[in-house]
Amino acid sequence: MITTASFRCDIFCRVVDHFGDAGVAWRLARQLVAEHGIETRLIVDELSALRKLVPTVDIKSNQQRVYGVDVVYWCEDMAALAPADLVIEAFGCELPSAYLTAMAHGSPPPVWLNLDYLSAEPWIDTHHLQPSPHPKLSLTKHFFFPGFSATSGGLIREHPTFVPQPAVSSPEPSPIQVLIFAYANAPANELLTAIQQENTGACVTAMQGDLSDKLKHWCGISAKKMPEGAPALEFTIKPFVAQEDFDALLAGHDVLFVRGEDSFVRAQWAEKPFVWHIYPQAEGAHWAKLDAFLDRYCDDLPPPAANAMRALWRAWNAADADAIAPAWRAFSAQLPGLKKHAQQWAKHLRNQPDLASNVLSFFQKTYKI
Ligand code: TRH
Repeated sequence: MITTASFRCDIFCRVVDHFGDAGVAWRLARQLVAEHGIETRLIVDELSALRKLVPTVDIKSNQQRVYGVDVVYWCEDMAALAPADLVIEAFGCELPSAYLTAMAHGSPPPVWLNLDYLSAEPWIDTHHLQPSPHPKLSLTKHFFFPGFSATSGGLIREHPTFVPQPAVSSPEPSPIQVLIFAYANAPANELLTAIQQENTGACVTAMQGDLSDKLKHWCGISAKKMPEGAPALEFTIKPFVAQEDFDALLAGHDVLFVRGEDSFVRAQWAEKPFVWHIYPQAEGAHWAKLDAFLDRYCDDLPPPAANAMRALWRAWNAADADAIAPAWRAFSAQLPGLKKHAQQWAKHLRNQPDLASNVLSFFQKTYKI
């Protein structure tokens, strides 16, 4: 029996863009160290992206220990690394060839996983943990698919003891608090207009970035400053927070607009009604992923709530400016039911093993000493 503390794990990550690649890899690395006592290295090719998430990262240091994780800068002249027992290649980032060769000489060779992107599509259940032998070396890579079903790789979910817990929120604050973290093409101006026209009072916060640059003219429009008779909307732009403070930020809002992969999952753990801006893929491949998630999530929602959710998600992702106002009105009318549903959904997901546990069970079963 291998105890988790007796082996080492390497996670390789290339930052394609934005923060999701580094965000997912970092969460997993930190969890393996903190919760499972595993000696873990994160080998990442863009320290500046990691530093946004973890401000104590020193972008000038090629090798450093951060929260117990050994962070190594992945660059051309990186010193040779002795392979770990468990090697996680995040998102098909392709391991350095010298490292691969060293893996093949290992006795036993490491367990090698390709951590894929998260998807709710049913096919991932049959592809999860499928082997892929290396064409030349005596090595087998296994595809690890995160997902929402019990037969997938699961979702990253830290044990509550190891992450700062957001303060318990008081009953439904008024006005409604909306957080927006989305890609630059989101029809956010139209959303703000729709929220404002509801005339119920709202505080909207957009995370600083390309999208918020297009919304600057909303800043400073507060309830008091509005011309007489105009509806109240308070709008703020919030600078990026450290990843460990992100959950608390989500917890402080009533409706979450999130994107990509990691914030999409955190919105679900936050148990709030949410809208997902999916990462756009070539030839519209992301629509099938979006629909697959909606099918799962809306499965046991009453039709008016399910329809409202689908309409707003589609309008937001299609950047359909004309559809946003009616879609927002229908969605906001369903908020109490959607909130309850978000709690039930999270409870259902919490009954399944988390991604790190699934990785470790596979390692325990597969590693041949
Ligand atoms: O930034 P994202 O859009 O990331 C990605 C990447 O683009 C990636 O290439 C793509 O494959 C993937 O999406 C699907 O969205 P995501 O995944 O939500 O990552 C954002 C990370 O940033 C997440 O870990 C949360 C964190 N974050 C903070 O720590 N503080 C903040 O203030 C904000 C807004 C986010």
